[in-house]
Amino acid sequence: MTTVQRGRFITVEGTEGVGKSTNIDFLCHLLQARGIDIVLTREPGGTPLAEELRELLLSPREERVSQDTELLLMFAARAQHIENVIRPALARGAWVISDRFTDATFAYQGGGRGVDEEHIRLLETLVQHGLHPDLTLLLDLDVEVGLMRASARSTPDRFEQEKVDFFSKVRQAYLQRAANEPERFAIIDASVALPDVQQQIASAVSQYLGN
Ligand code: Z5A
Repeated sequence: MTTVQRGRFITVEGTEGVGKSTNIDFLCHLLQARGIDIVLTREPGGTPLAEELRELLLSPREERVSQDTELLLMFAARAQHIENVIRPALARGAWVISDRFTDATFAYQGGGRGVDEEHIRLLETLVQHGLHPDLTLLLDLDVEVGLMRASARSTPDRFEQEKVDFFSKVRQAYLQRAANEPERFAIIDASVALPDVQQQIASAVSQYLGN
């Protein structure tokens, strides 16, 4: 009997407009070219119920959303995503590429909103049961440049309505996490032209794969 090797879990993170969507397709093609079976997903979201929670989280609304409500909804969506998509895919040997995961909670709810990190860690332990990304690509960019790139798009969602100061705190929190876990994070300079960003992504993947 052959045992299936667990797939790897790769996440892509960064502040507003850093180019996650643009570069995730490139990342998938890169891995598929090596014959790797890919499941591409995102957070908040990734399952029908989690996508409904995404809608609730992102829609602008008049009622003030409490920090705890936001945090709990993020983790409710994540619990559903992990159980129904991420764990089954990894178990059958597929590699999961997620556009954001828990680093985003530490950065946005922790760094941006000021939620106590211990509360986030508590939920991380409760919901993830030891599941963590194997590799995280952090696309890093000056927040004002990112906001300018993103502004070309449709109506801003509830997060996109935040100001530069909020996104600066989010960026600092991401960079701090990357500094704390250099073996998991690859920081990608997203300020350069797209082919140069993709060159860095290709190098980070090669380094991770050891070739
Ligand atoms: N959130 C949270 O608070 N807590 C959590 O735990 C999680 C999420 C999981 C939704 O995320 C929101 O949820 C997010 C954080 C919060 N809110 N914010 N902000 P999302 O990932 O769906 O939304 P997003 O951050 O706004 O991502 P995005 O809109 O998909 O942006 P992006 O993917 O990083 O950028 P892009 O669309 O690929 O690129 C933006 C533009 O720049 C586009 O026109 C590109 O053509 C252009 N671009 C890209 N690269 C370049 C280069 N190198 N040069 C020049 N122009 C470029």
